[in-house]
Amino acid sequence: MSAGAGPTRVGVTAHLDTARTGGPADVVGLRRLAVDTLDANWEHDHTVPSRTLYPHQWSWDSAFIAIGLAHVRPERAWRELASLFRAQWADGRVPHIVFNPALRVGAYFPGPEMWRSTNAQGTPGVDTSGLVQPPVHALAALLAYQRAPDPAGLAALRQLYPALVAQQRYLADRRDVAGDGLVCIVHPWESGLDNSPAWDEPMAAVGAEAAVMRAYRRHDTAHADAAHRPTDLDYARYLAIVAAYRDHGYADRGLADGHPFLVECPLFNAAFGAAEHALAEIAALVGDDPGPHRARATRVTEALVRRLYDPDTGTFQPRDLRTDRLVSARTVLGLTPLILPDLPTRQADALVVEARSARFGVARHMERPLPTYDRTAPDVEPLRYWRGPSWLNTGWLVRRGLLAHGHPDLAAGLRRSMIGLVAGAGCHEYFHPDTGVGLGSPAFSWTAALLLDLLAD
Ligand code: 9WN
Repeated sequence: MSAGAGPTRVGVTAHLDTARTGGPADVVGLRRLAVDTLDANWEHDHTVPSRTLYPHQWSWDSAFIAIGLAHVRPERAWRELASLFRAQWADGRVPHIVFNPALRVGAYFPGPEMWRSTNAQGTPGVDTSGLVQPPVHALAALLAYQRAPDPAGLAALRQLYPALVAQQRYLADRRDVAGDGLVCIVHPWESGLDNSPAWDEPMAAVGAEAAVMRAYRRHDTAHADAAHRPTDLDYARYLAIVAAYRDHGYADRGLADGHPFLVECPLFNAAFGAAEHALAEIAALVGDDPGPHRARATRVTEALVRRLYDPDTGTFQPRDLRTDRLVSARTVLGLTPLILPDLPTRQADALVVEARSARFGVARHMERPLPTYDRTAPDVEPLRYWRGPSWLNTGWLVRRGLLAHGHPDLAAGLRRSMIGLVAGAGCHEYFHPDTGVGLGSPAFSWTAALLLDLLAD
């Protein structure tokens, strides 16, 4: 851990109580903390997720950040999204990292020298990765506008609309590897939940050896406790998958013939469907036809239910396209299709049962925060990245879903629990799922941004 980045030790009961008092002083103080965090992470036209761990621009981070910025600095919210979309490739893909050329080589690993994006076709003038992340941007743009509905926002929304449409077209046309109407991710980093136990089964088939990492210098373990981060073997596999995609020219043709990681993820596809719902609303605002977006949204929901819903467990599971099997780990990914307003009642009800179960513990008065992995699983790791800890973005998505499907009491419980986490530990990247201790980066942008959104609601 770097100086000042150590876990903040605050008992979960204490901070949940702090949040429950909900007095104006608490809210003012929390808002101040969030705004200060976002201001400190602002970098000329975007917000870095964390100055130490993630000093460049990340795709889905910028979407969550824009939602929060809209409450306090709407002009920055639009600049955040505009700068990200300036790095969109000609094929429509929005890269998951946009590198800041002003930073020193080695500021993040793997950096531009590994991705070599400018060698690929139709790339922008800046270095980027070649992967994508969950397409939560159309939803973010719509929410940013709804939170600050002024003429400048409408103009920005109008300008962004074609780029958001192109982002969806890329995913629909190039990434439907199985031809079933769902998007396939080609790397665990594309899920945003990089190290989730959901990827253990598909990752086990990726040939790589931990020893490979001796040739590289990992950046993350210089800034965070190695015991909280992916292992060297995970990293060796991550790099092997990047190399396979890069050496294929980041072309999506022929992926089915041997790309080492091909998975349909419930969160990614729920975001893909939610984006069409959001685009329908944006289309109506900017004078375009919402009909095609609504029709596509319906098709995505149908495909999700058909392909990723597991009636035996009553939750959604990723499908490994290399084996054509659903993976078995029960993670928070499975709850996120709740964000789809047209999810059929049968599946929505089953997800609420899953959310309320001992595995995830969502309740009107939550005893512990929402974990990212089944807390009753024997291999849950409360300290390790995406393998148990609690994050604000996954909680924020599940809360939206609970509201969309008529569970305001559960949504309120989840909201209080999330506010309680930050009240107790600060704007940490993630939190211990039992104690609420703050982990990872201590000044993490999407935590601050989504806190602003939760406080305003
Ligand atoms: C790799 C920036 C990103 C998030 C991801 C999170 C983490 C990167 C990393 O940080 O991923 O993309 O180096 O571990 O898993 O969701 O977007 O905050």
